Amino acid sequence: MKKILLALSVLVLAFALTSCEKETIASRASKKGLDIGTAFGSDIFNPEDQERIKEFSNILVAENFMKCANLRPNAKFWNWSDIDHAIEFAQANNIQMKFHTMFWHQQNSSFVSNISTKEDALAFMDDHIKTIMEHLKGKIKVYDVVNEMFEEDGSFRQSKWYNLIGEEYLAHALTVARSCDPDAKLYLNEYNNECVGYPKADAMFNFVKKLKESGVPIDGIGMQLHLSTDLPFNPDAIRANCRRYADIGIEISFSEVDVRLPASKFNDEAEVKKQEEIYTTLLDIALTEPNVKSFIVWGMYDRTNWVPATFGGYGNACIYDMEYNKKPVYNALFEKLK
Ligand code: 9MR
Repeated sequence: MKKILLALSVLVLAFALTSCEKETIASRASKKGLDIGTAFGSDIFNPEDQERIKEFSNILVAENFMKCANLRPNAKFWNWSDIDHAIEFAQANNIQMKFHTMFWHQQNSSFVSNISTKEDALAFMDDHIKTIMEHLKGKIKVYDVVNEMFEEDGSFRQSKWYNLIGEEYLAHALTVARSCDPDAKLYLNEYNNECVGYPKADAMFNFVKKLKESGVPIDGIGMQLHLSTDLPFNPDAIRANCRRYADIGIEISFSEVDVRLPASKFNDEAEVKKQEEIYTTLLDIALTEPNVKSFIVWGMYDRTNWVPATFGGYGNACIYDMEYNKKPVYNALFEKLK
């Protein structure tokens, strides 16, 4: 009898402890099978920010540390220390990591500008992929293999890789990446590609379909979703786009979500509400379309957010305000995950 009583009390205690565990956006999203998280910078090394990151994220991505200019400042030196430390933090807290990005037309080291032949471009690409994936094997869930490969009209962007190698640079990078780490998910990432019917979105879909049909290893695409409250927001067109990707077996990351406001409307209640609605509608799509695997915000803090420097007269795009307080939109996301 004593033994039974003891076992019962242990059970009750265990139950009480579990139900006391603080629910967070991260824990709620994990229960629903959604990867949620943020881009990080050096905030990831700051204890206060680490607590906020843990509360929000079960996946993380580097805002800049993994880009060529940061990772490989010259032809001989690989700067792994920030990335390795960030991964250590993530692993210690059961958080996954996404890699952004192996190839892009921006943030390349100056030595990359000396590459001038197809042969050298292919050799650089192969070396870049292999070195990264060997170093990070087993530590990265998803790779943005190439970032921003299309123009708004749906033509291919005239990047160094496209100009020297041709359109096949994309299939080449994906194929080499698959051979380096067959377990990692391989994505192409883009902006303004979320709405069915928009030339860039349709061109990307048709291209990814062609890759799939010809057996090129591609698992998913990123929709960056840098949105603005004063531009049209069309959730039906986004949902329809997610579904056509589902039909061809492609998963999706909402990969760089933020919703900026015009500065003249920072204190306009209706505009702030609109921002909240856009964020929560996107999260709703992510939760209800099974092929949408992640919802990642491009930084959590208005104070350090990239928007004002790029879009003059806009800002307040994040889920924490300038004083590092949670905005109502944060709680709205938390509620949406109930
Ligand atoms: O947020 C990033 C910012 O700190 C960098 O200065 C900038 C360099 O162009 O890149 C920003 O991140 C971009 C991302 O890598 C790709 N999609 C657009 C993002 C915002 O420009």
